[in-house]
Amino acid sequence: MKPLFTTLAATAAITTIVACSGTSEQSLKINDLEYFEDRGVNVLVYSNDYNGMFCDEKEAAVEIIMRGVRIATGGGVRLMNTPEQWDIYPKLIERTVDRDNQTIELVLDYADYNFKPTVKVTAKDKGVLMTVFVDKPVPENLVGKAGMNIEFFPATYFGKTWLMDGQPNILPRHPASATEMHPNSEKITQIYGLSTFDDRGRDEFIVPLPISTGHQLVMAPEDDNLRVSFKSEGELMLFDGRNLSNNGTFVVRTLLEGGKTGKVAEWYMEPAADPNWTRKPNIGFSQVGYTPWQKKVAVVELDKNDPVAATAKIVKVAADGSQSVVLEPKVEEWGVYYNRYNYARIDFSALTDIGLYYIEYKGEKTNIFPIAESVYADKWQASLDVWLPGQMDHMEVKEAYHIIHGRSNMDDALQAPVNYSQQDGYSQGPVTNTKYKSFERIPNLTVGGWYDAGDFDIQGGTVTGLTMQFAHLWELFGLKHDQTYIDQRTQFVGLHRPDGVPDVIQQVEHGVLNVIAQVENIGFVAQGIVQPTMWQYAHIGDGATQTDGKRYDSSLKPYEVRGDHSGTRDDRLAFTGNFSPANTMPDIAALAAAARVLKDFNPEVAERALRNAKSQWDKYFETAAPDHPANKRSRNWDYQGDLRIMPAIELWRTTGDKKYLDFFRPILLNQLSQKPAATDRALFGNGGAVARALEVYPYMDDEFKAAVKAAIPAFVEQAQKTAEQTPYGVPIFGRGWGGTEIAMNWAYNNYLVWKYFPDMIDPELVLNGMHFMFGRHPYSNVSFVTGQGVNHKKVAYGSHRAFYNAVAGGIAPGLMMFKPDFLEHKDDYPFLWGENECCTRNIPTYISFALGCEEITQWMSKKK
Ligand SMILES: [Ca+2]
Ligand SMILES: [Ca+2]
Repeated sequence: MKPLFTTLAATAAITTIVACSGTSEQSLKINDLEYFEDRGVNVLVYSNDYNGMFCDEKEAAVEIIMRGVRIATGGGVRLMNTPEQWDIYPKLIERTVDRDNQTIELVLDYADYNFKPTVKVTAKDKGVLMTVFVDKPVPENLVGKAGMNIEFFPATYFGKTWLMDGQPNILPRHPASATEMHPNSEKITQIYGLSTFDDRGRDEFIVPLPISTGHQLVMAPEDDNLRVSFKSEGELMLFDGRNLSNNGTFVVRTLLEGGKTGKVAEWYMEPAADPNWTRKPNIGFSQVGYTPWQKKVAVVELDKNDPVAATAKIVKVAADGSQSVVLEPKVEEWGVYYNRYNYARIDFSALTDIGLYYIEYKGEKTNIFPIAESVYADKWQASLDVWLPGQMDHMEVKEAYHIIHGRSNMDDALQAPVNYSQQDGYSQGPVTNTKYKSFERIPNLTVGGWYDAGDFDIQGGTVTGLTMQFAHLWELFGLKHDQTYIDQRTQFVGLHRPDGVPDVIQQVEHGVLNVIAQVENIGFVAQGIVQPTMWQYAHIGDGATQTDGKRYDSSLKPYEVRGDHSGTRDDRLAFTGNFSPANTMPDIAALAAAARVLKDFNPEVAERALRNAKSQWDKYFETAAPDHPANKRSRNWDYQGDLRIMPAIELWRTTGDKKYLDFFRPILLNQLSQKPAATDRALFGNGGAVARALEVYPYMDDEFKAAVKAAIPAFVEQAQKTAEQTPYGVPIFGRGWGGTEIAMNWAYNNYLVWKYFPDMIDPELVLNGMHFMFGRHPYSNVSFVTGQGVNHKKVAYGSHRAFYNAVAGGIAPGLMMFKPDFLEHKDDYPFLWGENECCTRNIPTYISFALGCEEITQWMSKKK
């Protein structure tokens, strides 16, 4: 089945052609998808708006896509020279598309300042006029602050130049231009009243100064694919925002004229079009290569102006460097997906000879890739040996000579205060749910746990989830791999240094030590243990320097130190507001699973874990029922049903006590026997009944196994349908956050089906997920797993992102879906978290998934 988008897109294409053949002098035309389009140039006018929660993610307002790359963002009225992510932005009140006048008009609102400017973007000549109008003069306190801005992604322009009024300059790779300090009384308050700046008590803030001023600006005049020109009567200023925030941009800005109504700023902006431009085909394939007997299907993403070729070539590269065409497979058109591009598939499965190859399509050659017996065997290692240790909290982590980070958050933690909310969605609510008062120290929390992602907080769900999943990984795959030295006594981790204990076991221990500490000292696992200030949340670098490591003492002044105490309140806060009995169920599952696998390695910790698991179960079993009134605030999503199933499974497996089995078995059996709806998350989803039943399958009785088997055909039918929805054979999501994780979880569940019912599912439904992660996806063919494959990601949103870097073994979220038709994965600008922030929670599934793919492909080889 083809997606609905196909018809819409076809209509858009026809309309555009008709419009272009008219006599109008304007080159940019508003298309049916409601943005300005010319060959190789799109100007989007608030097709995407700001996200309320994470503010300015550099993914909204007036934006320019040139030659298929989003080069500029954030166009509109802003109140500072170089807006930071957490600076306030206007609310979009109204957006009107006027085709007759080729204008898109916006009404924006800064409600706190009683300021409601109108922005008009109108096609003119080869570009657009971008104009700000006001009904009332710009408010007094915003004169000199309110301006028309647009922001260019710096990495796109590294090595390029600009001309201002004919004067040439080189765009800087590193920020090193002037700023000045202003008193805080002049500052436009950031969102939630917070501050990204640690002013060391000086009550001041940084104002970046322009690197260039004038009336005619050309960005990258030398590059047809990047050239954008501006003309303005008002003064044009160019800024380097990276002086203020590492994720800053090159900002073009003109201040709005004060003391008048009507037009207060106007640019003529011209992104260079190219009447002959056709996007080069993006040939997606697995960057780690293929095993001889699996399917090999490349997916080509094509410009709609680019007719599909009849055949492609597969070229073998021999030891002496000679190249020969070994196969000329047919190219089969799939159709349009997500409005913008056409897709085609190249099946070269017939090729089974071991060797090195590349794909050639219409003269476009890919990078090289192997066909070999065992391409998945080691692809998980960097995730376990390098990336995950780098996320271990409360530890010093060292790789060879390099300290990845020091012992972090040794001042953990304070009780989050009541009736308090802060960035990243944390909110305490009216009670603490613990024995602690607001800001009181919670003892004994400086052990175990992982940073959740690119920031340095501990999220409850990640700690409990990882602990349990690593226990499962140990049991399912028996991964005895040992390349990491982990010493909990001195809180030290050494990479590439075996210590005689399997690393998976040590990660289970590292997780459960934190779970135990939270359960014993807080009473349950907190929603998050989180940095208290915005300037800490924005911290990049060594996690050990995010706080001062000294316990907060309110009798001292800020920055005053006495012994291991300080007067700087930078200690993390334990958010305990979302407590409910049902929310403690994942804690219990983690404790029980860890107790089972740690028994032989650390009996003392195993015993403590089990003791806590049993007592929490007894304490909360009754009130954790889904319909109990105590659970009205829980994360007890409908489709997951009764959250007690998961801990009951783990407790039963650990203790053998039948009371746990008698609890979960009938519930799961009942769920499995339900007639499935067409898209039934409760049954088929990740964490749904089938996935849950497959996890426990090998340990169950024959009647239960038969019930699982009976549910499989409908599950497989559902998976098959999902695979057919996109040209890539996997589900693709990406609103606000890329969907690599969703594709991976989907494929991993397919693996569990294959593992127990190999005759009932096509194993390619598993491998499709890995192809997607390793490069067979839209936008580019880079591997989303850092360090894996020939062409793999170069940047990620991790603690090293200030240096435009990546640590090996992380799983990037991948593709963002911008409205109305644009899929994106930037790999030169690490700061888009929805595309580039590798999350800790994905590591055990990814390792399991890679081991599963190795198992499947070895089985395929044996069958041949
Ligand atoms: Ca080890
Ligand atoms: Ca501190």
